[in-house]
Amino acid sequence: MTSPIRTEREGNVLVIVSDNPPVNALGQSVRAGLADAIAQGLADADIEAMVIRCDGQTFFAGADITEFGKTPQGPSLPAVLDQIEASDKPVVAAIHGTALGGGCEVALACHYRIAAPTAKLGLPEVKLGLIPGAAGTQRLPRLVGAKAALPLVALGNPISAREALDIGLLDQLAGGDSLAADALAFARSKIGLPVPRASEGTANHDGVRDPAIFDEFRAKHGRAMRGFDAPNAAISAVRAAGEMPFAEGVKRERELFAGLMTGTQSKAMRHYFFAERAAQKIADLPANAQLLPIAKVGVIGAGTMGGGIAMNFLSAGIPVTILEMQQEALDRGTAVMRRNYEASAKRGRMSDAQVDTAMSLLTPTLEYGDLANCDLVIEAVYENMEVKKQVFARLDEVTKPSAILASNTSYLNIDEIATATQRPGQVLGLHFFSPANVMKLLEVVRGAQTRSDVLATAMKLARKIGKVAAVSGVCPGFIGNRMLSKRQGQANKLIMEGASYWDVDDVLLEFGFPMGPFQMGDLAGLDIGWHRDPTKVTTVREALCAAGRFGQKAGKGFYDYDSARQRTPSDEVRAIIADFAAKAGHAQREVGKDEIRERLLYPMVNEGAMILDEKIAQRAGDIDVVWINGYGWPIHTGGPMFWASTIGLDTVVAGLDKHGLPVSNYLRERAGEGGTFG
Ligand code: 3H9
Repeated sequence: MTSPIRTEREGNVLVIVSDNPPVNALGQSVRAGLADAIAQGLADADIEAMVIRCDGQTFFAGADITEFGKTPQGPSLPAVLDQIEASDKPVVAAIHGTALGGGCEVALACHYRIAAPTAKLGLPEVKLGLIPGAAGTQRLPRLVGAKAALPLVALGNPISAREALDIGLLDQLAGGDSLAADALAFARSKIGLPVPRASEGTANHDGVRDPAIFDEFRAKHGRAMRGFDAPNAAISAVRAAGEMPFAEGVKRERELFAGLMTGTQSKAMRHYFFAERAAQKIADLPANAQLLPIAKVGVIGAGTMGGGIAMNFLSAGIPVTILEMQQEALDRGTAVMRRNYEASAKRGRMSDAQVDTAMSLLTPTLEYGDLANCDLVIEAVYENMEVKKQVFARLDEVTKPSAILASNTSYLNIDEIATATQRPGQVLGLHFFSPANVMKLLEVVRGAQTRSDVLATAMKLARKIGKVAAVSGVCPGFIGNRMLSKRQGQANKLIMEGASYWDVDDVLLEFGFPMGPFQMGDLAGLDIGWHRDPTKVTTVREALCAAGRFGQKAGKGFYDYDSARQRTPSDEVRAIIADFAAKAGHAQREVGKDEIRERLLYPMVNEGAMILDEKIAQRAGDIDVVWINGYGWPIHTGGPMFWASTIGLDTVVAGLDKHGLPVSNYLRERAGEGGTFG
């Protein structure tokens, strides 16, 4: 097998090139090739400097994650990096694309780093439940200081080449398209000089002089790190870089890395990494499915959902025509969109010019005829089948024959909606999650007649607008809301039996969700879909609305809210619930948190199993992708299906049986075989 590493002589400089598509992951053959090439450069008396660069879309994007959990094959990455750093001939990393994880550690082991202006550098290992394991936590703080290293190592977000230059991670920015030549010239300029080694740097002393930076960091980012093991380990490793000599710090890093690698959080997060990518692939789609051009998008409805949906396309530079029935609603909707953009600009997420560019791509209209030249139209109107059918029939008349027509429905039957058109093959669901300009998930609902090219186009488009897409077949609520309804059903029953609603919320918070079902109701507004007749009270929710308890916006819903939106359980709500329970004849009892957790989560797993069995989802990982990105399921447990496999499907079945809840044949069979969801 040919090595992915080749060398090219440029006079007295040896250029070491990696060609290991798609992302130059540092698998065994790359590590072995790098070790050989460095040895070659050191042995050759005519070579006075070396440059390491990559072909293809990116510099090394990290260790090869597919090797994790398997028997290690030498040489190890830390050993290769020590060999690079030990060289007394200068070694320069020439970076383009993304130098991530082990890739960034390669760059840190080189004596100098030069990058294309568009490059990004980072240590995203925490996003895989890990910390850097090739001395990144030890070299980086010694090079840039503990304060600058902490966010990189413990939060895992990459930084731009410019920022990397500012903190001292880079030595030079290359010209726009002259990275190779600039790196060569840079390497030549360092010949004969003593080589600087990151492992010998002293910038880490900032953490020794001012240990408070670690506590401040923890305090500032505690919320984002809640429930995750890796960020704490990352902080410990950076701290060790200040407290210990390099070799000992490396040993400490290795212990922490090894502990995380064998833990369930990292397994879960690595599962998620591959699940997200697998979800983009549709098994029965011809590889050559032609993509349809989407140059212009129409959105029906300028309310919260329609506006949010439109913003996704505007932000990606795709013009949008947005339609409303009344001028006032149209004006209100576009004003909200502008305000949202301006709020992003205030937070430094975009420039004022970008706000103007995005808004300039928006055409508000009251006329269906203005949608004639759209390639895709998404409706986000009231959830009512007859209304949706009328909208689709109208769209079928006014749009060009090639246009794709999509519904943002969260549970209605896409196949029935498609019957209102003459083009059922071009109809599908694009289910965005609120707030649609923020939430990552896009559930792409494939109707019985949705054409392959239409589906492939939707998947590609999802990526373009920065969404994580997963395909669902047609069923009430699709993947996400179908499972949610099981959880909500149990939540409602639990509070009738005597469980307190704050315990129900707290159980999910403790599990790692950002909020529980009753908090979620308060946030969304309890009056959504309310009939607005305070004399007609048949549910707890209706009783709360009748009492003016509409949720957070009213200062009271299930909870009472203070001015800082802190919640306190309400005596009034407690009495309302007790009254309902008494009228329905429910005996009250103490319900423990274990029971609450099992009854909320196990029925979801059972429903997920049915969704798999019915082939509504292609694979268990797709269900995990939906729940992590659309509903805040904690990523460090891998999603409902992965989590169920980790705790054991037999445990789930036994729990469901114990609580007298239904168990599908599919789940029982899988559990009986001692199986997982794969
Ligand atoms: C690490 O480095 C640990 C060290 O500190 C310690 C070692 C001792 N390995 O995302 P894409 C595959 S931990 C294997 O669609 P993009 C990916 O599965 C690592 N495979 O492309 C996909 O395969 P397929 C730290 C990888 O352009 C294909 O490449 N590094 C790896 O949207 C294309 O990927 C990271 O965490 C990998 N490391 O984004 C970086 N990376 O086509 C992880 C990708 O079969 N990677 N693949 O589905 C990324 O963030 C993105 O892939 C990247 C490109 C931004 C690079």
